Amino acid sequence: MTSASDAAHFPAPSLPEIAFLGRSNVGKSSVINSLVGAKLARTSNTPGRTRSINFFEIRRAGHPKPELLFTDLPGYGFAKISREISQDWARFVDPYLTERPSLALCFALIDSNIPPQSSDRQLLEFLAATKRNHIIVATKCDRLSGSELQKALRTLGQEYAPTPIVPFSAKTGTGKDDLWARILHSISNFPVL
Ligand SMILES: Nc1nc2c(ncn2[C@@H]2O[C@H](COP(=O)(O)OP(=O)(O)OP(=O)(O)O)[C@@H](O)[C@H]2O)c(=O)[nH]1
Ligand SMILES: [Mg+2]
Repeated sequence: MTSASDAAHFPAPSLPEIAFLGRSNVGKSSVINSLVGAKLARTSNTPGRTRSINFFEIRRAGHPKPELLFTDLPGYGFAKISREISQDWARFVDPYLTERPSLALCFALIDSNIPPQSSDRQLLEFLAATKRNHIIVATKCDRLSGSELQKALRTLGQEYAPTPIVPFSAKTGTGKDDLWARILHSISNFPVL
């Protein structure tokens, strides 16, 4: 739909929006592509490639009109690019998360393969402070064995309780139905603007 790196360029709020947040390289663009079953958002091996808020109109199969938007946000948490990221955060990420009236649900993506990071904790505290509806998506779970994944989910649960956690893999599709159910639930309760 559009790509905005300044709050003045956000599209006028209309449909409910689902935001995808998390460290650079955690798999935000990949989760979006997996949910829609198409290469909508650009993915990359280079952390920090998404540097604006990308708004995508989402129309469900069999439905005549778009019903919601996905917003792909820039990542954070890599020292090399942290100065620019903090400027982005002040200029358009913070205003988006705190003020956007159409924001229905935030997915906070956390890599299930790495130990809890202070940057993730900051994001979760920020979301709790804004009182936004939010859910943790534990990404790249295909890289862990069953018992490793259970352990990782326990650690995340202890770290971020009571936020719900959904294990996810863009590779295998694990968690896709669960995320869609949560998306549809959040937009069904969302006041019409
Ligand atoms: N094994 C595995 N790799 C994944 C998965 N999701 C993403 N990746 C890989 O992780 C890398 C980063 O994925 P992106 O979706 O571009 O990550 P991003 O969070 O959008 O990154 P930025 O836009 O840079 O913040 C890519 O090389 C993906 O192929 C997954 O579920 N499993
Ligand atoms: Mg991205």
